[in-house]
Amino acid sequence: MPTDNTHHRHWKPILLAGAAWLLAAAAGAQAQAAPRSVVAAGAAPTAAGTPAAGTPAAGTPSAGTPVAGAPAANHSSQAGSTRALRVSELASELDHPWSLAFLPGKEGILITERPGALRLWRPDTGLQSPISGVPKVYAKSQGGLLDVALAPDFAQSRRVYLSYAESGRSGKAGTTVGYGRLSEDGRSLADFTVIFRQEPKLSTGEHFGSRLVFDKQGYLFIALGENNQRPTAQDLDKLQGKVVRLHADGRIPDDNPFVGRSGARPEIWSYGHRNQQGAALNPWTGELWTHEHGPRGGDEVNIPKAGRNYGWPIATRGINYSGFAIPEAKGASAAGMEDPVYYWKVSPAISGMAFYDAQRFPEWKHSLFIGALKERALIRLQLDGDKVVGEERLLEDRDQRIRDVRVGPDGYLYVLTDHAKGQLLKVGLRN
Ligand SMILES: [Ca+2]
Repeated sequence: MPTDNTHHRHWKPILLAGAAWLLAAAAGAQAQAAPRSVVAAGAAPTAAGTPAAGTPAAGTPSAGTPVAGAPAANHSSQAGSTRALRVSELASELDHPWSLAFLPGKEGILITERPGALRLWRPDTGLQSPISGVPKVYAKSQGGLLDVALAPDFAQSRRVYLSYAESGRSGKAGTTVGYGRLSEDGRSLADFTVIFRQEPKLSTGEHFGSRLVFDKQGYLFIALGENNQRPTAQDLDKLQGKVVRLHADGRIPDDNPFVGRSGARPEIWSYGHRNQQGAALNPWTGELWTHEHGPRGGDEVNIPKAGRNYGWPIATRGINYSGFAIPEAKGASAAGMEDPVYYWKVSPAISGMAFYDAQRFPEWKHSLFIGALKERALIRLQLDGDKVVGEERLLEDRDQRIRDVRVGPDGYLYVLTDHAKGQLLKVGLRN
């Protein structure tokens, strides 16, 4: 099965080169101790002469300034998480599950599987057979059926949005988004309608992103990858390496930042992104947060703002998998480009993100949960406003690639593991 083989091949070089990389990383960042002891590096100091946008306030942890006790914080239950975890395996036969969405009431949970199936899981009946009416996907390497999100008016419209890799005439692929109407019995998706296509199609299997987020005004944000074509992230006439903002029906909002600018796509909200596989609406500010994979090193969390440039591949804290510098890179920061709000010097390979604003586990209040594929753990970032002030690793003992994490209506975490027999886990704290 090419999907698996290619997938593993993608990561193997990192593992083989791991020892050398760690030495280099340790030399470059005092805060770095071991691959699984990634310290709260925080927003890095801005290069001299660079505009101060995104510059951390004094006292913010920065690269080379270890947070007191930080290495231990990644493994121990600190910052309030003193209770042990309670983990239930709700499903264990999912084929590389990628994303999930909670249906209202007792309807269950929609789950995408990367090879192309949309499944419904219900507490009473378990996993149902695949839902019909899902578009054909380009299921190769990182491509396939990706994110799933419900329309804000789902209760009336029954609209379910999907993002997926779609093949073009050239044989190359790009990310596509559309919606269909879910039947009352949850067995079929009708009248699937495409509202967005990443153009031109450039991917041969890598960096599709993607995540779908509706904000409180009903705008749809699509967080995309650059198809592993680095320079495109800076090209405003392409939709690679962008966050895009649309009306729910696909129309382009009049107040998008590049509307009316010649040579620029009006769908674009922000640019200079690499491969975004996490996005969520901050429930306390209403702002979109995204995260993206760095190359080797430099996974980062951003708060994409209208018209801003997030740097890739000009500004990055990572290097190529080969060990060589990114050809276009000018440094960790660059003039006119936004620094991330947080980054990892050694990449956990992050996917999926969820803010915790439920009441059930007060210890987790104001946390941001993020899945880690390579590090095989669930990352909990403790937030103070928009700043990351602590970092903890959960579920490390399970040794599973974590693809997605969401907060359920019951206040538990729901986690998907990226394996051929992938799991849906329900995670809480013990009483
Ligand atoms: Ca960046």
